[in-house]
Amino acid sequence: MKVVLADTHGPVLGRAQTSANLSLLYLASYIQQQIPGVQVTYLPQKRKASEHFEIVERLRPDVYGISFTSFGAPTTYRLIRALKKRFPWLRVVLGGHHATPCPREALEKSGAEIAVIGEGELTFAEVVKRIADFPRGFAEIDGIAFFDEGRFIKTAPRELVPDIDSLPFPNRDLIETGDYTGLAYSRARPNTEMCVVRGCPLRCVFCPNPIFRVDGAPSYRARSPKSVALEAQDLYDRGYREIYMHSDELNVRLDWSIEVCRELAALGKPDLFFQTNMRVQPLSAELARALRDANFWMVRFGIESANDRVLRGIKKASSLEAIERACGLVSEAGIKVFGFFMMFQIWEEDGELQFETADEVRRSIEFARRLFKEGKMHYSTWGFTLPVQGAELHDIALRHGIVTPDYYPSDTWNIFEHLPHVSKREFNQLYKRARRLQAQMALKGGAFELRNWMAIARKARAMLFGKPDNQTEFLPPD
Ligand code: B12
Ligand code: SF4
Repeated sequence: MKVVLADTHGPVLGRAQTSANLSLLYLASYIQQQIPGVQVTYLPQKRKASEHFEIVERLRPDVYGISFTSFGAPTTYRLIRALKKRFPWLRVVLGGHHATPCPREALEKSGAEIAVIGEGELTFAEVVKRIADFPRGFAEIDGIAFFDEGRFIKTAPRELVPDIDSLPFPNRDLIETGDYTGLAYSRARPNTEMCVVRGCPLRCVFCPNPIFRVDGAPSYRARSPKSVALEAQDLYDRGYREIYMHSDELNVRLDWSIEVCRELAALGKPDLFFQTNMRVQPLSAELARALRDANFWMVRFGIESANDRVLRGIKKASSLEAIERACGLVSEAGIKVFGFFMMFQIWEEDGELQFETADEVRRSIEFARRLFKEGKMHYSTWGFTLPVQGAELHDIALRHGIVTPDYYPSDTWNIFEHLPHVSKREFNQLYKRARRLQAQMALKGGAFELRNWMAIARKARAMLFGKPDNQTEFLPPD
């Protein structure tokens, strides 16, 4: 049995991929555990369409699985249509953050056989085992969608794996570290990412996070601290010297987070650095110290806006006070603070669209600047609101005619065209101001990765000229 697991060609940065696609590496190790003798080939984002053709021609795989986001959907559809034209016998399975909320569209537009909805390990293993019989019996497999003689079938939702410690670690034997640029900011190389929790108990309006929401309800599962430390040790043994805990957040429960830090500190590896995503609350001085003792050098907070009205509107469950407190606690422990900001938020109240105003955006920038001067924030990144399939914002944008049903998120989409109160000029002034602050912070903080030069060049361009009108690095499959 031969399976190809492909990452879609990069929608934004083309071939520059910071680190491997963990979704596919999780699927790979699970099917290797469940299906004796299965042979898996992994294709990173940098592979051109011609290389996908070559590999399919040479291996003649039983299954070709592909993972893609909404940003990569049009590229993925083009690639699959071309593959199916040349290899009509090829069984293509879709999965990930776009196929989950939009399985019908994804199957129709790509011509693939099956879309896996939600968490993939168990479902994909069943699909692979029974692929020779497709579509017979497939209606009995939970968590998939497919067409049978023109009839669209979506099966019952797949239950989430109750104990995620039971899943094997992602199979990193399948990747070449040199295929990735490494993290944009890091203390040590080579570096990689880890996923320590699955899901998030919140539902921020802009956040497309459909995989672990069963029937729309958020879910959250954490690995045991011991399992986290075991994987960190394994990564250390493979030569990695920095790990980004890129999963949604490390601090849903303080006792668990502190225990994770203790287990990592107990590894006794002063040359192994960590960085992590966190929410601004819950947070305590004890957790900040535990993070420092475990060698976390940077914490990334999803701040979004420094306006309580906006934070309430987007359901962020935080406040200006909580943000400032968190940045203070973490920086006092000697850890660098990275702030994710998103300008010009949109939400809905009683059916009416609400917008973050230019003054509110200005306030967020000045807030970040003040924290920077006070040594409480060291890095930041500034995006702007972009509807993405799977997020409540996408439904709102559809309802209010801000996007059409055939819309896909990309760098060419401009929020300012949909803001009644902000001109393109004003938008660009604020965007440039934010990007200049981002650059100032990066220059002072250092630790940025020059191999990420494409991303740095894009940011420098935005800092000087504002957001380009038709910027697109959305590469065709080849
Ligand atoms: C780590 C990460 C990255 C890493 C690695 C990518 C990866 N997939 O591992 C990097 C930095 C490379 C990355 C890049 C990008 N990312 Co990213 N990333 C994440 C993050 C934080 C964790 C992913 C992860 O490891 N999850 C753990 C695994 C176990 O879960 P999973 O990824 O969902 O995979 C499971 C299922 O989805 C399913 N599945 C997934 N693929 C497939 C394929 C098949 C065939 C099958 C059967 C099943 C299946 O099975 C998997 C195992 O259970 C998620 C947020 C999140 N909470 O998931 C965002 C997220 C996936 N990223 C997102 C985005 C937008 C991007 C970028 C477009 C950012 C950019 N502007 O460049 C790029 C796109 C890359 C691409 N090629 O398309 C969005 C996607 C939203 C959407 N609907 O499009 C997310 C949801 C973040 C967010 N909330 O906005 N990302
Ligand atoms: S933005 Fe962060 S906190 Fe909000 S729902 Fe998404 S992952 Fe959770």
